[in-house]
Formats: sequence, C-alpha cells, structure tokens
Amino acid sequence: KVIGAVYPGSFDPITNGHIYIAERAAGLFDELTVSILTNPQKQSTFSVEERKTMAREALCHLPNVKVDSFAGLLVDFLRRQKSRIIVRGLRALSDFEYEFQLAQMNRQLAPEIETLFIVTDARYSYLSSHAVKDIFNFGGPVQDMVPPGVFRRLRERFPRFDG
Ligand code: COD
Repeated sequence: KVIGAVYPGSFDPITNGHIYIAERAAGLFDELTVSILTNPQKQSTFSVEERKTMAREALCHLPNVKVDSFAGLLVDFLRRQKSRIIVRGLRALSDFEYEFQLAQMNRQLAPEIETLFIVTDARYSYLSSHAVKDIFNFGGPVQDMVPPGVFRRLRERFPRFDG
C-alpha cells in the first residue's frame, strides 16, 4: 500500500526551512504532496503559479515529491488525494499555539486525518517567508535562506534592492 502525505502551506515564497521539512517527510513516506493554498482573500507576494514554479524547482531533487495547490478546506484536499497525513514543521515554541489550533480544528473536521510535526533544524529555527521578504526589502542578505530560483525572483520583484 502506498502511503502519501500532504505538506500544506502558503510557501510565499518557499524557503530553505520548508525544503528541509519536505526532505525529511519525503524520506518517511512513499509520496509527498507539497500543496499551496490558493486564498484570494489573503494577500500574497507571489501568485500561486509563481509559488508553484519556485517550489517545483527547489524540490526537483526529490523524485517522490509533487507540488500542487488547493482552495477551500485542507481536509477536503486530503480526502481527494486519499491521504490521511498532514505534515507540518515546528520552529520555536511560538509556532505551537497556531499549529495546535490548526491540528485540533482539522481533527474536528476529519477525525481520520492525523497531523504530524517535524522539528526544524537549528539552522532554520528563525527562518520564515515573512522574515526573508522583510530582510530582502531592507537590503539584507538572504542568499543563504532561500533556493537560487527564489533569490532571483525576489530581485526581479523588488529591483531596487540587491539583497
Ligand atoms: N523550519 C521548519 N518549518 C517551517 C519553517 C522553518 N524555517 N518555516 C515554515 N515552516 C513550516 C510552518 O511551521 C508550517 O508548518 C509550514 O512550514 C508551512 O508554513 P507557511 O507559513 O508557508 O504556511 P501557513 O502556516 O500559512 O499554512 C497554513 C495553511 C495553508 C495550511 C492553513 O491556512 C490552511 O489549511 N488553510 C485552508 C483552510 C482550512 O482548511 N482551514 C481549516 C483549519 S483552521
């Protein structure tokens, strides 16, 4: 039996921290779907298509990983995928409250689905998409925080700065 898991998120854009979690999860399951939320209400820096392209490029070294997007409830996406495992990454304690809420809500909506947490590597403890964009915007170095394709697109998107 093939066991597939889903790693959902905004990935706006994908960072080395996200990639680390995807690599660890890809080693645990037969298939992993990295799934990007399409939320017209939530303002994003990159479009879903751009985020998908960047994620695909960054994860192409993992043959059992595919990149997709979803709208609506995450648990409905999992049911369509016939998956019962949500993978999430945990950084500092501050992630816990939000992740706990999300996991509890998803359990209420779909009791058969399990949320699994993978603890990040110390190198990525404070890394987030938001921090990357902030640092880049103020001219700070982000080259070691994101894959090359993301760095290139950040420069295209915010041409005033060199990062
Ligand atoms: N190291 C390790 N993990 C990391 C790092 C890092 N440096 N950075 C981020 N992560 C982890 C995050 O903790 C998270 O687990 C995951 O990677 C994705 O992070 P983001 O920030 O890209 O994604 P989120 O948190 O915005 O994703 C939220 C969802 C899209 C999953 C959520 O909003 C959702 O499911 N929405 C659909 C509607 C729904 O079903 N709602 C019902 C539940 S309330």
